Amino acid sequence: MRPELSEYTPIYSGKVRELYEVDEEHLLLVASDRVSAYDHILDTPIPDKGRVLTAMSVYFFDALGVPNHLAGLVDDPRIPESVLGRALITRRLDMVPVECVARGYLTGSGLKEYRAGGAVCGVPLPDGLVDGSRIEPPIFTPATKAAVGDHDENVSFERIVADVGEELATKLRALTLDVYSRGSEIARNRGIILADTKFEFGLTPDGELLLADEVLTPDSSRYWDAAEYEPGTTLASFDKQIVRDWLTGPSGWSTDSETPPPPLPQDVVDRTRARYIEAYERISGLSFADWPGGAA
Ligand code: Q0Q
Repeated sequence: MRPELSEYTPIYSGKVRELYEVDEEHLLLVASDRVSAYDHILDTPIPDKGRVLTAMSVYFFDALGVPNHLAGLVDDPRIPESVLGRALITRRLDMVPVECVARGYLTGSGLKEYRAGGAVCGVPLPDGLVDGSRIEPPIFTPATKAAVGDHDENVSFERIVADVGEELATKLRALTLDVYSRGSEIARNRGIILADTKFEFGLTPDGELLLADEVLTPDSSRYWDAAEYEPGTTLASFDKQIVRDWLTGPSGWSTDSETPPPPLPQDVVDRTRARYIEAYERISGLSFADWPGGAA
């Protein structure tokens, strides 16, 4: 008999995820079907998004073989039926207050910084780069966690050293770049570019550094279709472009609108769900139909 979710104490509610306390040493990390676009949480959920992104994290935790916070399998008996397939039991860690970002391509806030000063987080880049240019080798561009609703602030490696010390900062950079490079190679071999990603790490009571949170999902990374990749053009998000294009086109809404985005039409929901599943099945080589949970 599985416990009810209400038996666990909620300790964090993010835009698209929640965290619960299971016991002194374990947490339940729950991924919702909510999707955000243009800094809004949309009213319309994408069915199975939480399950697909959980499946992706589990695939990468396993494929990358990096010590991590998982403390149970996806069908662990401590996981309530209502969130089966989109929740994981994790070890409770002392989280390192650094957003560990790796960038293999220049876009987003990195591109903005580069255009202003030729560098990202203090790391100088060659002249003449454009939106989507490859950054070889990938760079570590950490950020400090922002308050709810704010964007994280990109900071230099020296700032991370000041915050957490030289030894841990060096370990975070090395691990971030190593895991990103190996994970992005796995995806690239399946036709998907992971342009950048954000990792979170935590420390065990005896000081072991573990990879935590979600790993290399479309919510923590930029996913592009390699077949459509062209630097200097607007790079389409593999998973979110269908929603973005509808919101800024047929919906009649605009990003500077005072009103929240309208509900999504069923075909946008269906096509977006299919994109999440396609990304998982292409990267993992597994069938999402075999993943636990979902409509009974
Ligand atoms: C922890 N978060 C992020 C979060 C809501 C993730 C705290 N193993 C851990 C983890 C993890 N993962 C955390 N704390 C202690 N031990 C993760 C922001 C928030 C849902 C998922 N915050």
